[in-house]
Amino acid sequence: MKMKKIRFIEPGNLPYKKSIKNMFIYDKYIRTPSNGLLTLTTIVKKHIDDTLMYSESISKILWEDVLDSDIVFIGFFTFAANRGYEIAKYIRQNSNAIIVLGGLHPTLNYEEACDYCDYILLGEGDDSILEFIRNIEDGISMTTSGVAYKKDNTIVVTEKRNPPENIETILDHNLLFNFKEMVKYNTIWPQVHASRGCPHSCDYCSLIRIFGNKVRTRKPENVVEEIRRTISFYDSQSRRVSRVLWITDDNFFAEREWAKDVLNAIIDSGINYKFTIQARYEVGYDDEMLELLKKAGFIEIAMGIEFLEDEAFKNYHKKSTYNDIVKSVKNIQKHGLRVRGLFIMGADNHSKGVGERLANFVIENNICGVLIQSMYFVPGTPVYETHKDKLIHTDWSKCVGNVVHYPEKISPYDLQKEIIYASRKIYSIRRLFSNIFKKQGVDRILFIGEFFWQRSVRLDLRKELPFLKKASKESGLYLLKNSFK
Ligand code: B12
Repeated sequence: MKMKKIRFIEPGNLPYKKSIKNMFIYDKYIRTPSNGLLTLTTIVKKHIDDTLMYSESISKILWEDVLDSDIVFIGFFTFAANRGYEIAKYIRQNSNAIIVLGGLHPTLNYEEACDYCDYILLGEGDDSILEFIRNIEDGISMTTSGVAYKKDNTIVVTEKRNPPENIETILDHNLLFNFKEMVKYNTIWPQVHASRGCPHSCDYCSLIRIFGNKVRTRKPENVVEEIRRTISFYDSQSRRVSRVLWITDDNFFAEREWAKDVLNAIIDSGINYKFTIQARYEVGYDDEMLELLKKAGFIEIAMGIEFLEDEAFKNYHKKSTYNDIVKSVKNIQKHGLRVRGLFIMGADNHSKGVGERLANFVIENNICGVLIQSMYFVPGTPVYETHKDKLIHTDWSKCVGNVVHYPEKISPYDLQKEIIYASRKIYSIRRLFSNIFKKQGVDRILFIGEFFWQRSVRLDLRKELPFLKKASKESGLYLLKNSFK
């Protein structure tokens, strides 16, 4: 049977709600929609005209439009898994559509996800999705590689599939329902993903379990074209104040010559925009790269610092040291680029005072902003295998910064308080005023936005405290129980 109508859904762990607040600041109810799912929507649209995507990050789902689809594809990361399963259940009860789950969480947790859908399309869907649809149309048994499904109560997994080599699809932003209307809000950031994969294997990283260790890159001109179209889509809404595009690669600088080619291509294109990018500390030693970044319009590097202790780097197999990071931060700043810090709290060596140490480090080293993520363990990662008995629960919706495990040297409750403390100290009223008076332009605007965003993050973290207090009391029992093993 020919497939005529396809819908894609990105579930939101907190679906979008209109509010005055989230028009201006990066609030919990509004998030940038998934580029990954939009990539697949763009690919399918070229073959099946009636194809559209919904993202609960930016709009409600029009159910009357979704329920008569032939196939509904739902994609999510861990933090949105509960909502993803809820949506899948709702569709199953109210529609005859074939339900397919995909993305990082269903891929790494296909045994869990199998209960909610007809199929899971494992890994990256770029070159499997059309083959999969054709396979469904043919109506014979599932022969597409990289698929998991339940048959007679057993899970069937078809042959393993290699990640796609061609990742050059340029997004059609118009295929996402309500996107054009929503990009006028400064809380949604233009993003481009230029490469996939990372040669490193940090124990807690779930990404290399899906993208792999081999780095795959897009042609520089293809990246530039995507940047150009993304900017033009976002800036078609004149109310935007923030004009910064985020290159979301996990390790953009892993292929050094390619990274230089992309930066040169941006410079040659004449695109006049501001950019931010994620990176490991090594880029801070590369003066030539830092010069190119500056020239291409980059204003900031979001560095995966993760920890401040060499013991933690060693424990989780991240090749890095405290001194490496400090030296790198200083050199990046010397080149006139800001450094943002991405941190993990709740490593086995972390104890009381970890929040204060982090805040002091950020302030002393002039780190311009932070994302603090409490450690969590996703099935499929080495750290899950070694630490799964330390998870307090598997309520995935709480994996948005909350403490979700029993750390070795501090109670879950105290760790959550350390995270709140660090955020409060970094984003204090005193520092807000000092930023308003002493900083200018982007520095000032971003700090004000983040000040309010972090307030809303802390509000959520505080709501979790009573639960963690209870869990911490029980953790006395937990430790005792484990010491007898
Ligand atoms: C951009 C980004 C964001 C954006 C938007 C995310 C979004 N809507 O996609 C923002 C800033 C909002 C964000 C926020 C957060 N993020 Co974030 N983010 C990213 C980042 C850097 C890039 C995402 C991306 O574009 N990937 C590239 C595309 C090509 O990959 P993809 O989305 O996985 O899609 C491909 C495949 O997975 C597959 N696929 C995807 N969906 C589907 C569906 C079907 C049906 C099929 C068949 C296939 C399929 O095909 C796609 C194309 O190949 C990732 C890191 C990463 N590399 O993914 C972290 C990442 C997703 N974020 C993460 C986290 C933890 C968060 C936060 C919780 C952080 C925090 N403490 O606040 C918040 C949560 C937000 C919320 N809703 O509450 C983690 C999630 C880990 C996990 N196990 O799920 C990641 C992986 C970072 C990391 N290093 O661990 N994030």
